[in-house]
Amino acid sequence: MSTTTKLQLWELRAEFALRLATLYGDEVPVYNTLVDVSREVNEDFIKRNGQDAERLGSVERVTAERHGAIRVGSPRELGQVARIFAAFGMHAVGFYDLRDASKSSVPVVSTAFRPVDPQELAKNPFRVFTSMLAHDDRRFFDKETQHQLESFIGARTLFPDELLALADKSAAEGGLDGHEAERLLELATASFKLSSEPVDHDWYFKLEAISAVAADIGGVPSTHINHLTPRVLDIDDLYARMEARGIIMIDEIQGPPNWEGPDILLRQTSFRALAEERVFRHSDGGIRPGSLRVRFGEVEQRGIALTEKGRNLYDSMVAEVDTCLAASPAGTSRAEIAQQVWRKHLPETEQELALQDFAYFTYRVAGPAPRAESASLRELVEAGVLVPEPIVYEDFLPRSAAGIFQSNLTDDGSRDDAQAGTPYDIDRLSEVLGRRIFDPNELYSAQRSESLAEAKRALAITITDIPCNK
Ligand code: OOG
Ligand code: NI
Repeated sequence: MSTTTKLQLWELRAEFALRLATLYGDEVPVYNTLVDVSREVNEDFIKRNGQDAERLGSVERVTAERHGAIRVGSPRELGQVARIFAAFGMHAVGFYDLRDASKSSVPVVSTAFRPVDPQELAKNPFRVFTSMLAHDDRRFFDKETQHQLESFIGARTLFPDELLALADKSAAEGGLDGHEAERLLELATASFKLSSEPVDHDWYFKLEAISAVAADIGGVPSTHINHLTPRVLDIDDLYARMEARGIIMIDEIQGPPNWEGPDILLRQTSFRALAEERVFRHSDGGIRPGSLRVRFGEVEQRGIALTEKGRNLYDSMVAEVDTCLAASPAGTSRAEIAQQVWRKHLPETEQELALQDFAYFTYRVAGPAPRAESASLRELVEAGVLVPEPIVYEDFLPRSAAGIFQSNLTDDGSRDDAQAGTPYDIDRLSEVLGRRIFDPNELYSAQRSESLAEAKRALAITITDIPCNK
C-alpha cells in the first residue's frame, strides 16, 4: 500500500472486510467453501436472469458483500467498538433485543454497524451485527455471577489505545494516510482474531451452563469474529448445493419463504462450524488442549425494505404461519404454509408493494410530465412516468438472529423468567454508545422522500399522495 495517498473511509471499510475474510477463512476453512459456492450460485443466477439479476444491487456489490458478527461484554467495550467502526464509516443502526426473541438463554442486546448513506452502501456495504452481554439481567445472572463477569470483563483489554486513537483520527478526518491506514487495519483485524491465550476452564463452563453465548463473550479474554456472511441471489440454490457437498445446514431457511412475488427483507440460513482447538487452564494449574464449537457459517439473501405498515403485515403473517403450523399434522413444512400465507396477503408485484405503501422504493423519472398540475403517485406510476426502484433491506431480523444464535447452541442454558429483566431500548443503548443509534426506517424513508421530491421538481407537478409514513 502506498504511504502517500489518503484512503477514504469506504476504501478502509472494503479493505477491513477483505482482511477479516482472509482471517476468518484461515480460522474456519469451511467459510472458504461457502464463499466459493456463493460465487457459483450468483454467477448462475446472473446467467439465468440477466439484467434483472441486478435489481437489488450490482453484481460487484453483491459479490463483495459480507456481514460479520461480534459480541462484547460491557458498555465500555461497546463504546470502543463504536469508535473503531466509525473509522470505517460504519454507524450504529437499529436495536435488537434478543433476550425476548428467543426461548433459550441469549442474554444480549444488539445493534448493527453499517454505512448509512446510499452512496456509501453502494461502494461497500460491510456491516457488523454487534451484541453486548446484558450482564446485569437477573433473569440470567445472579448477583455473584454478575460481579464476577464485571470484574473479568473489566480487567481485559480488547482494543489497544493505539487502535482507538487511530480510529478517532480516521473518523474525524474522513480517512487516513497510507502508513496510518495500514496500522489501523492491522490492529483492527488483529482485535477480532481468535485468541490462543488459555481459557479458564471452570469459569467458562460455569457460564456455559447459564448460556453458551455468555461463555463465548465473558468466558474468554478477547473477542473474535463469530461469523462472516456472504450474500447470495438465490439462497434455496445455495442450500441445496451445500447439502450436496455434505455440509449439514440448519433445518430451514429463516425469514420469508421462497415464493413467486418480490423478495422482501432478509432470508438466512447457517451451519455449525467444526470444533476448534482451544487451550484450557484447569483448577489443578494444568494447561491442556480442548475444543469449543462456537463459530459457524451463515449465508443470506436480501430483499426489499418494508415500511412500518409492511413490517406489521410481515409480523402478522409470521404469526399466522406459526398458528397454522401448530394446527397442522406433524411433518408439515413451514415453507409450504408460509407460501400460502404470503400469497393470501402480500401483493405479488413490486409496483403494488410500492403503491400500497408496504415497502420502500425510490422513483425514477422515465417519461414526460403529464399535462396537469397534479397527479397521484398511482397515476404517475401506472402511466410509466415514474418507475419504482426497490430499496434493499440493509438490516437484520430479530427472530432470525435469535434463531441463528439458538440453532448453534448445544443446549438451552438456564433462565429465570420470574425475575425482572434490565430494561434496554434504542435510547438506552444510544446512551451506552455515547452516540445516537439510527432508526433504520428513518433512513429508508428519507431516501424515498428525497427521490420523490426530486421527481416532483423534475416533472414540475404536485404529487397528491406522497407517502410520508416510516
Ligand atoms: C449474531 C447473530 C445475528 C444475524 O445474521 O442475524 C446475526 C451472533 O451470533 O453473534 O448475525
Ligand atoms: Ni449473521
